[in-house]
Formats: sequence, structure tokens, C-alpha cells
Amino acid sequence: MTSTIRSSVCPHDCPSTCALEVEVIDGTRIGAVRGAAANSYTDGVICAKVARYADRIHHADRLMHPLLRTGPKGSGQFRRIGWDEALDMIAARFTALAAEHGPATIWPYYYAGTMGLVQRDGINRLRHVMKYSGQHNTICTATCEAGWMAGVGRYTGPDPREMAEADLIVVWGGNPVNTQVNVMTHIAKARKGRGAKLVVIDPYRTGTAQQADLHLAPRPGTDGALACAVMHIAFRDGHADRDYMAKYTDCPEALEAHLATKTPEWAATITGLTVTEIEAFARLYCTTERAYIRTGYGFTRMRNGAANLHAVTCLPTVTGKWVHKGGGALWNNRAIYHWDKTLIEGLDAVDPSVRVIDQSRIGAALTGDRTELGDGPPIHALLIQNTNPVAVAPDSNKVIRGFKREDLFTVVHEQFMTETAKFADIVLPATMFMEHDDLYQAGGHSHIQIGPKLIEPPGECRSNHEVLQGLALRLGAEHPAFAMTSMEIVDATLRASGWPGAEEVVARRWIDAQPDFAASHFLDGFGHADGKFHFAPDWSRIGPRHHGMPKLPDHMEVIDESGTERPFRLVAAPARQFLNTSFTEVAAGRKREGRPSVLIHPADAGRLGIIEGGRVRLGNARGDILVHAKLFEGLQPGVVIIESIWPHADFEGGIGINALTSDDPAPPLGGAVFHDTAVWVRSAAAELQDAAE
Ligand SMILES: Nc1nc2c(c(=O)[nH]1)N[C@H]1C(S)=C(S)[C@@H](COP(=O)(O)OP(=O)(O)OC[C@H]3O[C@@H](n4cnc5c(=O)[nH]c(N)nc54)[C@H](O)[C@@H]3O)O[C@H]1N2
Ligand SMILES: Nc1nc2c(c(=O)[nH]1)N[C@H]1C(S)=C(S)[C@@H](COP(=O)(O)OP(=O)(O)OC[C@H]3O[C@@H](n4cnc5c(=O)[nH]c(N)nc54)[C@H](O)[C@@H]3O)O[C@H]1N2
Ligand code: SF4
Ligand SMILES: [Mo]
Repeated sequence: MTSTIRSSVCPHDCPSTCALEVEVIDGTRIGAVRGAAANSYTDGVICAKVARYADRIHHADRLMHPLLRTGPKGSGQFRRIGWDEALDMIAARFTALAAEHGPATIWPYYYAGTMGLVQRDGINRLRHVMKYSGQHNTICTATCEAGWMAGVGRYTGPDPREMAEADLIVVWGGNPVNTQVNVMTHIAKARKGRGAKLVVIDPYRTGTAQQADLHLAPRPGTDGALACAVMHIAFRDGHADRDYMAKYTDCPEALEAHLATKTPEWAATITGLTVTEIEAFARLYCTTERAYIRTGYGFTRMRNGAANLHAVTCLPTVTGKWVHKGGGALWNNRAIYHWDKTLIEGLDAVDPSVRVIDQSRIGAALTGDRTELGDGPPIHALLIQNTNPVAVAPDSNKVIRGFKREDLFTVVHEQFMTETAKFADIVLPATMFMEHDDLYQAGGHSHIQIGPKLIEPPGECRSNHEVLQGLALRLGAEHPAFAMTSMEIVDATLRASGWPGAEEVVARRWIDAQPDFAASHFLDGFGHADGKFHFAPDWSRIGPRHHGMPKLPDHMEVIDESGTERPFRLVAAPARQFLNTSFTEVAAGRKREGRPSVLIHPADAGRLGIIEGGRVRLGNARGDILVHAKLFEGLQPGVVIIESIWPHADFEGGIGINALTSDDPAPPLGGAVFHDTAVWVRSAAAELQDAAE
């Protein structure tokens, strides 16, 4: 047996984008996977899921051959077919449907199952060249994008490695212990080296919150109120940096006047926190120069999520923290890479008159909702890569109704027989990252990396790029990139974007693209044309659904609350051992997660007759689901948490978490509101008793 260590990159949908060292055994199999110690962000640490990647890449259930449906939609009954037969059938069907209904009847649907730029985004090239329907990507980042852009105006921020040099780190609305473990490495350095404090703001006591010096557990969707109260205290107690604001902001006087009534008492009523907690956090934040706010994605998955993120970014601005090393705030570093993606996405072929559909509203689009379809044709065909919408998109019952349509032709290119693949007419087997070449940027740090092909794919698996090439040939889609290899596209994209070519990036292992201190800390000005941070954003320039958005940071009263009928606020948080639905196929992780469960406060449980481990039904107008109770004191009464995304099939009722979540688009740019759900909660045992009586 020979074993070599090769460099790679984690492709999963996670801001950490870890630099990996992979053991390749006999040139054909993967052994141990470790974090690269020499990478200054990864720092030798990766999550448990990817450390045991051999279990995923060599999984017995991997799809190996193209399949054609033989049973009813969703039955999972298929027979094996050849690649040529599969691609010929898809092309013939797409061509016929486009001729009958127009090309917009075909919707290439994708997301970030791989974050590699070529394999993830290449589907847009086929879309644009063929004038198929467009996709507005809203399932993850749209609310964050809007909220960050509103104030800051550019998707960059202070180097995340500076967290190690901060005296206070505030993890706001994220759970990095589960979702991007490397954040914890840099926080640990600050605590060890400088005695830094950690504050976590999250509706429940997560693994991250357990490590905090101070954990604030607000009611979901109330962060705007908390941020306003902290700013009120900053003005009240002389911690507002007036010189900084005069130079760097749009309207500090208007903000101060507006905040006069946003007292800690006001915020306590909205957030459910005590005035003492709010004052304690404000004092700590205001009196620490090097205070680094790491904003998660979680707290923006709300109807008021964009407004809340904007309010949080106002904090370091009022207090002038941006100028200090280890100070400021970061959501995502995506703008530092200045990619030219013409080749990857076929941007030279974009026709702006083509209809664009909201990704998160796939249920609405497939069931004929005109707000999504406009005056265009119904969707008659889907080509799906890197995503599992039947499980992950909101309002699952509606989504499933759409996928069941007999007049819908669905192609799913996948690594496993996911719940979406089960609804396909044709399933195509996909490679994993160590079986193809790709280029990666990091959202949560600053490195450009290449993940080269390390082993041959199993069976007949093909990469996304190869599938697109095969379809382009048959559909007559012409673009230079369809004639290039993945690595040629990587190389050309790097060069067109002002970076060294592929060979050099591979040799250097990564390129650190973090801008200098002045740019990262906005010392040269913020991203807007006037160079200022905007306390009073022009929301109408950010997205079309701007009506009712607050002029200045505030609590926006649009969250899902229904009082007595649906008295609980549900947060549908991510589980540690799964990544969305990826890794739900790996036995070790499933075992550690246990089973779908709801965290509920003992006071609520007692009142409802719910016992530890007992069956609990949660529901609203969209559906209801069955889970088991875990009594938990680390949240407010009236709040419940379900960590997922377990497959539907793992829930006793056969339908999972997203049966409860809404596909309402969040203002102003759209965006799924996964953590903004009002539900009723019942003991299933009590239901049975009621039925018997
Ligand atoms: N293990 C694991 N890792 C993952 C993922 C996964 O599913 N599992 N998903 C990946 C993806 S796609 C993404 S986008 C990232 C997301 O990672 P994060 O940025 O961590 O975002 P979320 O996972 O949505 O939610 C994080 C936390 O937000 C909290 N939260 C919810 N509502 C509120 C609120 O109103 N206020 C506050 N303050 N907090 C709130 C939740 O309780 C939860 O603990 O993680 C990635 N990494
Ligand atoms: N309840 C609830 N729902 C949520 C969330 C939540 O917090 N709570 N989070 C939301 C968020 S932030 C996101 S980003 C979405 C994500 O949801 P998805 O985009 O569905 O993410 P994954 O479940 O990781 O699914 C990715 C799929 O892509 C496949 N895949 C991976 N690499 C490749 C490849 O190279 N080629 C092909 N063809 N396939 C590949 C994997 O096998 C996997 O099945 O879920 C959202 N849904
Ligand atoms: S922490 Fe995120 S990027 Fe790092 S190995 Fe795990 S999933 Fe991949
Ligand atoms: Mo995401």
C-alpha cells in the first residue's frame, strides 16, 4: 500500500473553505483528511464531517450510472441507462419543450452543494446561451446581502484573522461551533493570548453560546431592537465617536435623535432580554476598542433580517470601532476576489429580457404562481445540480406538489439518491470534489485555492462541467468554455481576474487576497459612492420590496407572530453533523445527531404535558410535523428549536422541517425566512387521548 498526501479544498457550502491535506491510498482511495496547518486561517483544524470524508466519497450508496424513471414520480423506481441515451433524451425533450413553450419553460436550478466556481456556476452558461429561465439566488444570502450593502456598501471587512487580536468577539446570530468551526480557532487564540471576552447572541444556548462569557438569548427576529438599545446607551453614556461619524457617516444627528426613545426598557420588551443584560453587553461593547463582530447568516433568515443586519453594522460605526485592529464587523469577504466570470457563466450571452425566478419560491413557481412566472410559460423542465430543493426549500408540501406534476420533466445530477433525485425522470451520477478540478474562493476568509482531481471517479460519474458539455453539444449551445477543460477554465478565469495562473496557484497552494489594513477597515471610505456608511440607507436601491423598511435602524414589526393560535416562535437551525442535507447519508453523523427533536423550555413542556423524549407535533397552516422533545432551559419560553435538515423520511410523519417554513420573500431583495416561523405545539400523546375521548 502506498499513501501520498495531496492538497485540496473543502467544497462544501461553508464560509470556512478549509485548506485540506488528503491522504490518497494507492492512487485510488481516500484515507485521512486533515486541515492544512500552514494555512493561516484553516490552521490545521477542520470539522468532524469532513475529517471522515472517506465515509462519504466511498459510500456504498453513491449513484454510479444514469437512471431512467420506471415507477410513479417520487417512488425511487428507476432502471439503468447509458450516458448517450440519457443525454440524447434530455436534449430531445428540452428542444421539443422550448419549441412548444419558449426556452423560458426550462429552468436550470442549482445551488452551492459544491462551492467550486466552475462546477457550481457553469450551469448559468448553458442557461444564458439557451435563454432558459433565470434564477434569483435567495435561499441563503439575499437578506445578508441587502443588510450588509445597506450600510457598508461593499462585501468586505476587517481580516477575520484579526479576531485573534481582538479583546472582545461578538458572534451575532451564527453558530460557528456547528457551522464554521474555524472561527472558534481564532477566538480561542484571542482568549488565550489576550484574555479576550466572547459574547454570543443567539435565541438558544448553542455549542458556541456554551463557550461564551456572556450569552444573550433574544426572541428570534428582534436583533434590530437590541442593536438600537446598545447604540442608545453609546450616545447616552458618551461612547459615541462623534469625530468618526462626522467624517465617515451620512446622518449622525438624525440617528441620535431617532435613538432617543430606543431605550433598554423598550428593547427589553421586544427582545425578552432583561435591562441588566442589555446594559451589561452595551458596557462591555462600548468600552472595548478592539471589538470584532462576526455576523452569522442565521439571524437574517427573518422577514426583518436585512434591517436587523443593517442595525448591527451601525454599532461599530457609532462607536468608531472600525479604525482599530481587531475592531469592526465582518459578514463575508466575497468582493475581494474581483472575478471575471464571463467564461464560467457565459456573461457575454446574458439577455436581460429573460424571466428570472426566485429560487426559494420553487414551490410557487412549479405550482403555477403568476407572481413568479410573470407572463411567461409554466415550468415544464428542470435541470438540477448541487441542491436538494425537495428537502431544503421552504414550504415542502407545496414544493412536493410541484415536483409531482406529470407534465414536468425533471433531470437531477446528484451524488446520492436524494429526495429530489427520487422525483426525477432522469438521474445522472455526479463526481465529488476530489474527482474533478475546480477553483475556490472563501467567504469567511481571504484565500483563493485550487482543488485538483486526486482520484478517478467511481462507476460512470461525471462532473457538472462534463454534463454541461454533453448537453451543449446536443442542444447546439455555443460558447468557448464548452470546448475547454475545467482546469483550462480555472486558469483563464484566474488570469482574466488579475491573479496568477493555475499552475502557480497550485504550486503556492493558496493566494491570500486580503486587502491592506486601510481598505479592510474602510479607512479610505465605505463602499457607497459618497464613501460614507449609511445609517439611513436608500432601500429602494437595494431591492424592489423596500416598502415599510425603517428609514433609520429600528425594530421592523413584520415577523411571523400570531398570538394565541400559533404561540411559539420556531428556529430551524442547522445540525452539527449535517451540512444542509449533505452528510445525512453518513452513518456516524446520523448516529451522533440521534433523531429529529425539538428543544422546548421545561415551563412550556410542563404546561403542554410534554415529557422528555415524548412525541411532539408542531404545525401551522402549511403543514405539521412529528418530532421528539428535549427539555432545555437555554432558551426563552415561547421559543422552540429544531436542528436539521434531516431528510423528510427520517420524520415519523414522513414530512420534515421545511413543511413549516414559509416561502414569503423577505424585504427588500427577497430571501428565505427559515428561522421566522410561528407554530402551535402539542403533545402527540395528549392528541391521542383527545381522539380517544
Ligand atoms: N454543521 C453544519 N454546518 C453548516 C451548515 C449546516 O447545515 N450544518 N450550513 C452551511 C450553510 S449553507 C450556511 S449558510 C452556514 C450558516 O451558518 P450560520 O451563520 O451559523 O447561520 P444559521 O446556521 O442559519 O444559524 C445560526 C444561528 O442563528 C441563530 N438565530 C436564528 N434566528 C436568530 C435571531 O433572530 N437572532 C439571533 N441573534 N440569532 C438567530 C440560530 O439559533 C442558530 O444558532 O453554515 C454552513 N455550515
Ligand atoms: N430548515 C432549514 N432549511 C434550510 C436552511 C436552514 O437553516 N433551515 N438553510 C438553507 C441554506 S442557508 C441553504 S444554503 C440551503 C442549502 O441546501 P442545498 O443546496 O440543498 O444543500 P445541500 O443539502 O448541501 O445539498 C447539496 C446537494 O448537492 C450535491 N452535490 C454536491 N456536490 C455536487 C457536485 O459537484 N455536482 C452535483 N451535481 N451535485 C453535487 C450533494 O450531494 C447534495 O445532495 O438550505 C436551506 N434550507
Ligand atoms: S469547517 Fe466547513 S469548510 Fe471546513 S471542512 Fe468543515 S465543512 Fe468544510
Ligand atoms: Mo447557506
